[in-house]
Amino acid sequence: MKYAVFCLLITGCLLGGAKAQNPIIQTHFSPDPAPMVYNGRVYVYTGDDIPGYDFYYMIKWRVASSEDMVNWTDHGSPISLESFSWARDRAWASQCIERNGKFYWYICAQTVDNNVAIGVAVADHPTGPFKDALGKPLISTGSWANIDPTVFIDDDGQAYLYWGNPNLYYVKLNKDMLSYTGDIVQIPQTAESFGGVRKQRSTGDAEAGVEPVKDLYVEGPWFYKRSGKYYQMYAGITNRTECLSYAMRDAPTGPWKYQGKIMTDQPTNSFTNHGGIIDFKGNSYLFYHTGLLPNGGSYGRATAIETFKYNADGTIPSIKMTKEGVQPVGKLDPYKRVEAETIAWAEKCKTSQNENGVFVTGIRTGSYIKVRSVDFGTSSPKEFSATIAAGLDGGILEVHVDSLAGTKLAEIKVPRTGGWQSWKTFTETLAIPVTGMHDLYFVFKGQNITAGRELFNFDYWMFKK
Ligand code: FUB
Repeated sequence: MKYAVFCLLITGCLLGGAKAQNPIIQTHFSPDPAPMVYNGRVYVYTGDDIPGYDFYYMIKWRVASSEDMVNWTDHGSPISLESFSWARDRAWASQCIERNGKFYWYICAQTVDNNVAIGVAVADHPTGPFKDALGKPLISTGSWANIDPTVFIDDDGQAYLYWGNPNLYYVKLNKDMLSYTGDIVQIPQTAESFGGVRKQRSTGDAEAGVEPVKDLYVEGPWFYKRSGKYYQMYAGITNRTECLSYAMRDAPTGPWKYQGKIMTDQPTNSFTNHGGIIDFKGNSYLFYHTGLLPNGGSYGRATAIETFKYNADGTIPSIKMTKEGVQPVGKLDPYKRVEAETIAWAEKCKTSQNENGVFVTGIRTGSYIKVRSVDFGTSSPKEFSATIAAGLDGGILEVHVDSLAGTKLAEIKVPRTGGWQSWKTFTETLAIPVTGMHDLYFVFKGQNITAGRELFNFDYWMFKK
């Protein structure tokens, strides 16, 4: 027995963190990430690129959260185009912010009169339920410029809403966060502010050696303040794709001073980049998107994260995209109910939601879910339980430690439960002790059935001492 414990501990130390962590969500696409720190958790609000489509035809927005930056809980889609009576298509970039215990989620969408407008949904909790606060757009100027809202509340209580493509605009929001005072201000597009000016490229420019675009503001602003300095990150441009660039200023409304490019290595399978920056648990993080999820591309984009350190003068270093992403800054408590859709890495499964919440579905032989930094403490658990629904023959859920082929802690043989939403909790007594910090792998297998058949839905799991 002692030998088994020793092996588990050693294996955990060797393998921890050696695997891919980007993109952070593998069960669906998650473009245009907008992170928000609230109450010890990071929430990331995203769009939802539809697999197989050839444009940004999104119909809903999504939210996921984490307290350790590697295990992300999928909270599903609290709002969609249907939440806004004035919206008809293109659920594009958004950002949510908290003020006085209420959550204001600014979104943009195509309107019924074929322009784009910015609206706002409000909730009492970061994951909703959200409701269109106004029943009409907040910003509507009869143009396609009104995309990509970013919102920030300054230390003096003044809130600012910036947005726009191909120009950058702002208004000063009132304290209700649902109205504004003063005019919409358009920020001048100068090389001093954004590194380049808009120039029409003509056919043959490249061959003729015409100077390539240096940088310029395109879209996707991300406005924030840190140590007394204001930052405006945005999607700029390289010759191949969008990049992330930024400007700084000691005042919230500019004039902005161009600082350079932050991230330029966007793979060419996807044109856009769109990011957000936060500080969390003593680290700084850049959220961005790529087309690097399997079957991804320009219209199948997924959120990724890198950590970075500001330079001493507050400027941002150049940041490279990595597969490894970030390391855990917390641990997962296996003795509390853990939603199956809390995932560090998953393959060949997805998530879905009903009126009771989100669950993992699409599970077949070969599917698996990994969670990281699970802290079993100093004494071993005695039981493992999982809540599952199987409409057909069911299957097998195995729990492995530290790798897909690592020591098998538990095995649950799942029978038919009476339907895909007929949930039953299965409990297994554990024979192998495990203590300390480990990654866990939930490995799914069929029981004498066609390999491709869906096995069961998975709602939550838990260990007991
Ligand atoms: O996701 C649709 C659009 O693509 C966003 O609004 C832009 O920022 C770009 O990422």
